[in-house]
Amino acid sequence: MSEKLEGFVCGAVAIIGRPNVGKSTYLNHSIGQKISITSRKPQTTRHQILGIKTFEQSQIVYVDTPGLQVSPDRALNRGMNKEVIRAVAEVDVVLFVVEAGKWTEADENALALIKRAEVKIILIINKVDKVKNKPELLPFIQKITEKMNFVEVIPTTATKGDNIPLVENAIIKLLPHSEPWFSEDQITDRSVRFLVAEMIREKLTRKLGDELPYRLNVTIEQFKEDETLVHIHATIWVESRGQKKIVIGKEGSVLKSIGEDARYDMQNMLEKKVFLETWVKIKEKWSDNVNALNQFGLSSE
Ligand SMILES: Nc1nc2c(ncn2[C@@H]2O[C@H](COP(=O)(O)OP(=O)(O)OP(=O)(O)O)[C@@H](O)[C@H]2O)c(=O)[nH]1
Ligand SMILES: [Mg+2]
Repeated sequence: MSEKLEGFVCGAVAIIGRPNVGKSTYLNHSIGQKISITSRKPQTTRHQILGIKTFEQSQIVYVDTPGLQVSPDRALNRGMNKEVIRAVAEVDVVLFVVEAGKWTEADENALALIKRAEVKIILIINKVDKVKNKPELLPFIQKITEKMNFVEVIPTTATKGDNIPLVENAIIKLLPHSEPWFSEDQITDRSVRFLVAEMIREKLTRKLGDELPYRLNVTIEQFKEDETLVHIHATIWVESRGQKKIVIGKEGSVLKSIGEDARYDMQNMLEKKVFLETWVKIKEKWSDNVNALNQFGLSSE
């Protein structure tokens, strides 16, 4: 082993918590690039995604997970919870993310789940910027730390990147000696095609989340790159004619603005001009249909 690799540490870290606490926002800030989509809507993350952060002497392999659901009644939710349970069993460290001042039944369920696994846990109290009176945080933190032992407790504001280096250092202290698993320039395990589809889903969720909760999916039919241009052909899948009308908007205005925003992100990532074509198609009740979930790679059943 070379001298550099002798002291190297590397391991997997699952980011766990109820929906909407800021798990993906934390990941994107630690990695320094948007690889996991975020929005105000709960259940934004649907797929497990790896984010890789490499330092001089260490590599953190994050597993971003969908927020744990309280009521796993639909096929989509059942599949997502299973993914999270599997992730916890396979990692060296868990980041348990909660929202400052807000403890709910869903947090309690998430805690019960990680309690069962024998793994080191760092408690992240995120969104501390939202708490005006900071001393109020102390009894909140105390109540959670009475429930179980955490290796460390770190307050963060993920949107501003506050305290993220502290979290990274806390993780690194807990990782086992190992050679890096990924090359130092790799930041995710997902393909460019996947990231591009997710960028469209993010804009849809942000723009139409209230009207179309959880019912959207995006597939990429074509991804062709030449010297100067990337041609992308995407399909947005909805469940009914009514939803199709909402996504397209008056005279195509909604679809146009979603396409423009997504194209902006794509061009940033690909560092090339993007020609984006999007179609809206109807697929009935895909979120309750295990076959359809399989087709989209969303099911673990
Ligand atoms: N004020 C504030 N907002 C935050 C902070 N971190 C995240 N948010 C916002 O909270 C919302 C949810 O963030 P996400 O990162 O998508 O949350 P998530 O935990 O990944 O959610 P799911 O994928 O649905 O489980 C977004 O609108 C973020 O901008 C923070 O530190 N402060
Ligand atoms: Mg997320």
